[in-house]
Amino acid sequence: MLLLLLLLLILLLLMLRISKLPEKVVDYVDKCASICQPETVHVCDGSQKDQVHIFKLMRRQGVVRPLIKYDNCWAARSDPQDVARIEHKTVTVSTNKRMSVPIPVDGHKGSLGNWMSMKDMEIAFKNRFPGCMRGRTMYVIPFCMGPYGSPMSRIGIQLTDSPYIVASTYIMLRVGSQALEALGNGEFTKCLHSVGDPLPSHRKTVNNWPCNPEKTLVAHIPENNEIISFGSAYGGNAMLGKKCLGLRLGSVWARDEGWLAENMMIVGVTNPEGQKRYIAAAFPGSCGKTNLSMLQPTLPGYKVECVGDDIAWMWFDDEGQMRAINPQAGFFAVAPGTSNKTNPNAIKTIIRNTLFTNIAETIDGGFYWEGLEDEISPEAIITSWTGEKWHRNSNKLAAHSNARYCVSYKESPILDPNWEKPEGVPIDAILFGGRRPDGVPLVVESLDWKHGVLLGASIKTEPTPASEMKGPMLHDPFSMRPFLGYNFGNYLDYWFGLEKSTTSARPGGSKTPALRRLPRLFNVNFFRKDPADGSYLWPGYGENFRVLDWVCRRLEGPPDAPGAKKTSIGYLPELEHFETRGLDDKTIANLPRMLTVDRDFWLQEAKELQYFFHTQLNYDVPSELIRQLTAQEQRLYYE
Ligand code: GTP
Ligand code: SPV
Ligand code: MN
Repeated sequence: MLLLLLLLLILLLLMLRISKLPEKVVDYVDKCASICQPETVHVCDGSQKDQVHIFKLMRRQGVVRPLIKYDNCWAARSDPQDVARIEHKTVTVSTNKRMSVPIPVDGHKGSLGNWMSMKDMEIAFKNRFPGCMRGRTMYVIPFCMGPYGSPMSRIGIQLTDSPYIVASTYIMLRVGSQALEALGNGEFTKCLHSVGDPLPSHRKTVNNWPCNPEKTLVAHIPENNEIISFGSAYGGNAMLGKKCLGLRLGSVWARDEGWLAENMMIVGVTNPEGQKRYIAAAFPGSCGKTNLSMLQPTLPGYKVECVGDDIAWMWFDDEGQMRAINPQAGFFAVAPGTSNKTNPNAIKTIIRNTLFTNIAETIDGGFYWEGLEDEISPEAIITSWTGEKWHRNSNKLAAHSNARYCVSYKESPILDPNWEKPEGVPIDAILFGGRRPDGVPLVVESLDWKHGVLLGASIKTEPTPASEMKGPMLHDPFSMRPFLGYNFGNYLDYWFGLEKSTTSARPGGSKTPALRRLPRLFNVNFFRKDPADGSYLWPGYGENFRVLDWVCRRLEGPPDAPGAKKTSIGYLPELEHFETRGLDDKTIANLPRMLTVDRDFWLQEAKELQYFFHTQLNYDVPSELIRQLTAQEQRLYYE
């Protein structure tokens, strides 16, 4: 009897807590709870107490261990089957297939997004969600994408049964009561997530990391303002504010409302004279966005400050200036490769309040991964990400190649003072790039806007550990292949069209016509390799500042100003205008090769690009894209 009373009291308290939520949120929580049947419901209020509680719980459950060498740092190990985004199980659901994905030419498999019908989604949902949270707690996470008070910001409500995702979202996004206040009675994005492993578990849980790889599905329904994710607890699959809302739904809203949701980092660059420029850069997963956003310039007197490392929401203001906000509030970044040598600012950031996943650990409670060899004693005793004793001469990796650190921007020593300005920061240049071992120069400026859109559309990269995709070279237009919520052909048309439109469009913004001052567009490649031995020709990391420096100096004059030579593929730096002071001799010797047009390579590239766009975009290929490609090929023939 006493027990029953106690249970009733707990239920009452729970109801009181939930009833503080706006009515529409209560309805959503009620509906999902009745389907998923969690044991309890917990509302994340954003308090320090709540965050401490989650970490304590995860520690009790064996999900995380403290890294005692640092201050409030934690390490989690995932099920080895749940380590990255799963592109082939990521879908856009809509009533009309072509609205979401281009239909490739007969006999070709589409590579620019996956579509699911509403009906199939209904079936997939019924096959996964009923009872999926049995024995677990359903957490309600109200979150705000973007700075509080910005007309660009959006509210989502994520429901999840993963404490790991609660802890990560607390770090990554703005979470809690303030998000609810910002929501009021307004609309929010419904984000339902389950690890898909009701208790008692149907499968052997590995590393206390419940998941369901067989049934993983990450679904986006723009028409319902809804995201539904099942079976994975990996960041990009499960922190639904991130790529799911921030890019896949974001890109649909952006198209409809006249702005841009892009897979881009944002950085502020100040020269010794105190002049500051903001630059955005779109690189595919694991191609250097985070590292570029916090680099330590190798040229003295310059400063780099970070606004964002992953996603940019951008628009044109009433004066026609492109502006950007970072909708996120934390880094979820690749750990391997990060060291005091390559990225000292990252190392300073991750020694406090950081959640690591799939790294290796030293016996004294420190982190370890590939790239830290020179910063740790060769005798150090190390446990690998799979929990085994690890030695330097072992032929296995110590950390998973997609091991990540999750830490708030507030911990960064080089956070830009304007990073949370509701009105965003002005963007004057956009860089595109990927991992290109051959042919593609270190940096090239587009001939004009339309040619710049061709540069963005032509991004390709070697496959990386950020997703399961394989292949010698993957097309990743605008680095959005895995992240676009609508038809790629329409997206490229939209980018071409930005040149023409003169209205300032953003939610709540005035529609005063103003001539757009378009940002200048560049392509960069920090990953060119020496065919002789496969080593990188360019040292990368802090030395990438030399590219940012050249870009900033270009912005002072028109594209045909001295400092660059006009070629068939764009404006390439004149060697004497590229800052080489302090560069090592080998790199200086390699530089001419990285700054010339390899005509044979580009002629072959033109053919390959034409084939790709024709077969993949088919009926939706923008005529301007074909014009740009053909014009570039013609220029190459006659160069
Ligand atoms: P996602 O977070 O997956 O979107 O990746 P990202 O674009 O933020 O890439 P990130 O900066 O995390 O870099 C990915 C990997 O490339 C890491 O192992 C880095 O150490 C390495 N890397 C980054 N920049 C450079 C560079 O300039 N040169 C070389 N050689 N490697 C780099
Ligand atoms: C990527 O994989 O491109 C990432 C990590 O940035 S995640 O956000 O988890 O997708
Ligand atoms: Mn990153």
